[in-house]
Amino acid sequence: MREGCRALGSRREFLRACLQGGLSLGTASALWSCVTRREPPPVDERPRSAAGPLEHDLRIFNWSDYIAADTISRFEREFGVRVTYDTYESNEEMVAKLVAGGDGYDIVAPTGYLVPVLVEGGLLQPLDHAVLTNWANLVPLFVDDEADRGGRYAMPYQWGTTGLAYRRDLVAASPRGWAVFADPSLRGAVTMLDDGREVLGAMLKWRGHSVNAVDPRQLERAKEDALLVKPNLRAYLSATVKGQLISGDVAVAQLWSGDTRQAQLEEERIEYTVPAEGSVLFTDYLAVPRSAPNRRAAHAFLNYVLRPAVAAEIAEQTGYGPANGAAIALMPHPVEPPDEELLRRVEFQRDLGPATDLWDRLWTEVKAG
Ligand code: SPD
Repeated sequence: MREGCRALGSRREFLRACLQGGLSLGTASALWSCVTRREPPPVDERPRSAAGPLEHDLRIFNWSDYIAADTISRFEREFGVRVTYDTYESNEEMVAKLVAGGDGYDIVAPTGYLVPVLVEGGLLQPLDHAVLTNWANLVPLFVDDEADRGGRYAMPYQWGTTGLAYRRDLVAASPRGWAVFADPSLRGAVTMLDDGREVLGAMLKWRGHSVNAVDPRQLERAKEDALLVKPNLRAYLSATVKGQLISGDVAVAQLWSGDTRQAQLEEERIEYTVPAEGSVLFTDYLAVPRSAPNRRAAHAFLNYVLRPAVAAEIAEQTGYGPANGAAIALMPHPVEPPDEELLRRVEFQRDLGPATDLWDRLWTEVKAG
């Protein structure tokens, strides 16, 4: 192993960390190849200053349907920066771009469990808090999370849950738990997320286990359950399922809370529930890739999103919870931070340790089955 790679640990450990972050083995291997060509970040890495005149351009890569209609145009007008705004459907898609050299992106939006993997891989640069003057607006629950305690590399953006989005006019009874996906009367009218951590995690919760289970017997059972429900599924679909819920082609979907709220604006018969057995809570972050060509403009955008009015508009239009506490009071339909009752029912996805290889194999078998 080259000198510069020692800080990353073994290839196996690195792949394990990537896979627990939801990456496929192929992408994780590519990420390893990428980081082994780079110098790892020094242990006491300090941010470079992001103060000074802004660059003229900014390239943002974000999840689809995850910004307000006017956020970008208003930023462009106020700051005199031209923004290129592209979207993706999964963390894996975004990481593949970073691994391939960053594609010139200045801002990306990883989910919390992926942030430490990207930091360890040397793919993010530390944030310059001297220019993030609106940082104090963030809710401590998110800033203090172990994904990136204190926000050294990533800024909490929005949070949500994974649950059941369903058409109340197309189901005989409101679904209450994960067993709905095994209901033969819904054959061909149900979908699950195209994400191994979400699907196997849901099957684990169904049987009363953690979404971070590492017990091989529990995991084998989760695979069997996923294969059991698979013939009932129309497809594995993520955010794009909204259209099929609205059209009525899908009656029940495993879906994220905010995307469900967006669909509800177009079809009032769509309901949402967090299954009785529990589910996933997630936070997505905004981060600046190490390869970002426009780091000052990127920081200006982050500080802009930290304004309460901007964060409120984004949260209101996307249906997610703002990580920005000062935004909540400005929202016509506020999404309060998770309370004790919700936190008892949901779990953040965490490192799976040596069980990561098993998770990856089982999800591959489910997809192939
Ligand atoms: N349309 C935006 C969706 C954002 C979902 N990100 C979180 C994924 C957690 N598994």
